Amino acid sequence: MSDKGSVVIDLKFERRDVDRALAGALAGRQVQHASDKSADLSNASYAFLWKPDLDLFERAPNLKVLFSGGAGVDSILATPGLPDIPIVRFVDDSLTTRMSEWVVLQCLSHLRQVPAYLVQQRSRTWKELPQPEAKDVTVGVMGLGVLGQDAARKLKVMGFNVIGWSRTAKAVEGIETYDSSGLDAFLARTDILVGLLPLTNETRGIFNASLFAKLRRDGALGKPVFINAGRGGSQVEPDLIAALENGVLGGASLDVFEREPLSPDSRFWSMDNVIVTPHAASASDVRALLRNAEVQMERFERGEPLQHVVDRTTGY
Ligand code: NDP
Ligand code: OXD
Repeated sequence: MSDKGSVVIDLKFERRDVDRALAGALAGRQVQHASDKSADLSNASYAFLWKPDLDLFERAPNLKVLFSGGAGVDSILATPGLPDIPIVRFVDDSLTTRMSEWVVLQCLSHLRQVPAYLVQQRSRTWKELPQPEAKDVTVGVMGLGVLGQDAARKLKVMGFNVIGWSRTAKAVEGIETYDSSGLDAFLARTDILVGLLPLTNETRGIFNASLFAKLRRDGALGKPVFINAGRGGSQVEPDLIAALENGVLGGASLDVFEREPLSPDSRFWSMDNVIVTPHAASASDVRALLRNAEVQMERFERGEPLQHVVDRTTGY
């Protein structure tokens, strides 16, 4: 029998995608699926989780390390009965690159008036709209972690003026940064606000009426724009809808929502100045997820420190 720790998978991805990714991965390890309710998970050392089953930790009481199926771990940290063992979050170029693509796409869409032109297209209206240059528009990125820093750099390449905000001070070349004490000064300069924050006690509801009112109002875009791909729990949706309706905000791009899937009754679907995507800004690639975790399992079994471990005090 292999002395490599065995694995249980509790990922809410399509089973066939997981099975395809498993071909050739986790060699020499027993792999079980939590969805197989008759499986004996008592020897499992590692679990891959994304919104875990409530009985997982009872069925697998000997886990040593948990691997998050995504970069965000709010749903794992909120799971009752969570054992006090390391949680490794997902960090991979495939995830980072896709997120930056989405962020750049949304910023350019609002800069180049895509929502307004789509409305005009539907009414067969030929009318040129004002066109500021990217260099005259400041994008403020809230959250300068793995995703925020990459997005900030790529926005810079597109010509935007980019600033960033994070809990602790960060140095990112070519980008002016603010720590948590500089929030108001950061907001006062921001024309397009990009949210790439984890959901924690501190960030829950941070995108609210008071914050939207502090964004720059005399910039090249006229009205500020809000873009969020962090977590929906960070946005106060009634405040956001009011800000979009009363002109405090000129537009929004939203990938995440307080409740997902977004209700068919939500106002967001029908707002002409809002772009909605279904929590798809950057989906985890299962193969990359397994490959990354395998590296960490080997480190762990050699007695080396794990990487990308969640800090339970800060909650991310
Ligand atoms: P990181 O942990 O690398 O970065 C988090 C950033 O947020 C850090 O800069 C951190 O500050 C900052 N931050 C956290 N709390 C606060 C606070 N209270 N005040 C100010 N700044 C704060 O995370 P990632 O960049 O990898 O991912 C960010 C989030 O993106 C994930 O948690 C997840 O929710 C979301 N996500 C969404 C996806 C989607 O498809 N929509 C896909 C992947 C991720 P500091 O640097 O000081 O620690
Ligand atoms: C993640 C996500 O956190 O997909 O990775 O939301």
